[in-house]
Amino acid sequence: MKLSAATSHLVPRHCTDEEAIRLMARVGFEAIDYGFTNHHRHTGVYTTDSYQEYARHLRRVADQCGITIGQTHANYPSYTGNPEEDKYLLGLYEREIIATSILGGRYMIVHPAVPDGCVYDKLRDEAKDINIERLQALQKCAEEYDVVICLENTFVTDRQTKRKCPTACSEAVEIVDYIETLNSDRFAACLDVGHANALGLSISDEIHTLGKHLRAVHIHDNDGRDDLHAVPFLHPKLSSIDWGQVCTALRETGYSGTFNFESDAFMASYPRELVEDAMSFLEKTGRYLIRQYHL
Ligand SMILES: [Mn+2]
Repeated sequence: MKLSAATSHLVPRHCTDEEAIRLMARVGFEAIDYGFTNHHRHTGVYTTDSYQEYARHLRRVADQCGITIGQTHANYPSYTGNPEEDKYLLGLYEREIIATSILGGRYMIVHPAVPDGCVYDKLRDEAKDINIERLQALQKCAEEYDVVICLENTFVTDRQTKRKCPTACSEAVEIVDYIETLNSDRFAACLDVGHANALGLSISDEIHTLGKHLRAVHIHDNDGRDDLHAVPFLHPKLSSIDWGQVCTALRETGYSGTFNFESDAFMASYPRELVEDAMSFLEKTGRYLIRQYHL
């Protein structure tokens, strides 16, 4: 299984996209989860006329380094409830689908639309209608550029308890329901294992429920309560995921995507001088898991 990490570990805090690609290749990653999220949705390069040229340049850099951009992460939020902004976001997503294709990526990860007030079981039907309509609006572009849109499980915060709580697409069973409703090979799932863990879900059950629809993962750890985006094994109080269970479930279900880290908070505090060593350690952590569990 190819080892991958998100560019959000490095960009924009430590370096540029190009420098991140070179650094990740140097320390031994085989694939990249490229973050459109690192570029502002109203002012970033993907809002300009030169975005395709920029993506082509990054693709050349990746090719030169022998690293693949396997998946991308679309900007979020994916929905605001403001009709003008929501129309704009669909246009931006089309650009990001085109850029995904130029970068050589097959999968673009999107967060589901979460309408205001969609907490626990409230407004789930309304959320589904909004999501299906918005995803269908992107289907033609995804077909044309051969990109698969992967829905990611997320959460919201309960305003009273301040705890993470479920919302639209927090559970695998609902993501599968959306994908089956969409009934197109342009739609699949990305499991964020940290998000599932913060909601107290069984990650291996979620992997089994997603089954053949699971095409991408966001690997990171937390304390079972907050969305810490920590690296596995970091600290007894910051890491609670049983990686043996996660990796075994990935193997049992025949998962064939990359083993992709989104443990970007791990990199948040290091000074620039230590960043390459920290990424190298992340790479070793991934290699250990892949080897230990025969992925
Ligand atoms: Mn994620």
